[in-house]
Amino acid sequence: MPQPTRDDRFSFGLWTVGWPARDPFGDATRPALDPVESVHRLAELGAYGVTFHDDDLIPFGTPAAERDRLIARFKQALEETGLVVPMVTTNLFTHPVFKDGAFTSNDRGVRRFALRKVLRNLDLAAELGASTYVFWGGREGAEVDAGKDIGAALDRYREGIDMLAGYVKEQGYGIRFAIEPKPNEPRGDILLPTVGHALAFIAELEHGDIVGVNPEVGHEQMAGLNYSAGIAQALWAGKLFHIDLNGQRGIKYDQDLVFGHGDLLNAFATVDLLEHGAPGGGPAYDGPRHFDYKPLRTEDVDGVWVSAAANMRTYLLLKERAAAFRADPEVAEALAVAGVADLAKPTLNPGETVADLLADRSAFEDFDADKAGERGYGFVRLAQLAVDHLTGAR
Ligand code: GLT
Ligand code: MN
Ligand code: MN
Repeated sequence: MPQPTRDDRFSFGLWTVGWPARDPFGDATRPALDPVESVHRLAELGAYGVTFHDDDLIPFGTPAAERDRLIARFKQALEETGLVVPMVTTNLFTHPVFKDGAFTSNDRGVRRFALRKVLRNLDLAAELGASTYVFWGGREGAEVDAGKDIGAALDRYREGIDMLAGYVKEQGYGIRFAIEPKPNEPRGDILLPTVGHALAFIAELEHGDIVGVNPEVGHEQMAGLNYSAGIAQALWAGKLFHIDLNGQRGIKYDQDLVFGHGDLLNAFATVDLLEHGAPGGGPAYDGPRHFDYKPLRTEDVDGVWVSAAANMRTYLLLKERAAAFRADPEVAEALAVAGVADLAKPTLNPGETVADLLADRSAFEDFDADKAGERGYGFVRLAQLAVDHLTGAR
């Protein structure tokens, strides 16, 4: 059985294993975990990295001296275990001040406070050697259409991200930003609800060169979208800066299940894409494999660590299956029948003009559309080969 090692580059948020399982209907079912303990346990399980929101490590409103002490003991745990901090983020959603958003709150004072909160934490992220800074704007949204000027909100979102990205460049921090889309929850509707919306927003930024996306499996699936197809577009755009792996079963509240404990077939496609890149030779993902899940509310503290290990185990199992899938000659044959590699060939010949295409009778006048329409692509056979590998039948 595959065992996680540092080379697998698995990382976890402090807020994942540390979730005390308080939900809108019930109290916490587990005690809060000390971040130092989480660092040690994650290292023992084979993770290489830990990530956090400012408030996960330093509770909101902590005085400066206590803040320094909390950071120092966290750093010591990192040194003891060799765990790294690949990504850091800001909590811009828990405190009531952010109830109408942070960068896009209708209250200008809140917007300025949010920028200051991020600036302070960016300095800490740089100090800890993080290379990615995530922006999940869970409160950037609305429930009432008339209550939010969406255009103005996007202006303010852009203003905030550009200002912060400019700061990072000026300081020479070497940090890139990753925007994490989500369609809804906690707001009725959230700005930048999907990977596509986020990519379109990034194209409007002054400092868009250092801004990419951090797509979460469940968030895209909450919007009814195909996660592996979404990250494929982000890879194609050179914008897959980070990922949040977890599980989700259909269009409902954000479940944050263990990776693979939702749509397993799509998880297979996801691992295959991350590890090998697109079949036509697109780039593979080379960042951390970050899990953003919540141990079920039914689990005790031991169950937390069982579930953390389950994420890594699922990933490694799927990685094995994906490698076997790619190496299978019958899969290669099915891919050829389906014409998957043919799509990598440009539709026009080198240097071919519109006039050349218009002059090519074989492309239209003599093209037998009926015959081409008879072709079977064999995609179902391909799908079943994936299922056979996934279930260990091959
Ligand atoms: C929050 C959210 C996650 C985000 C985290 C980063 S916080 O738990 O549900 O999807 O990735 O802010
Ligand atoms: Mn989520
Ligand atoms: Mn997430």
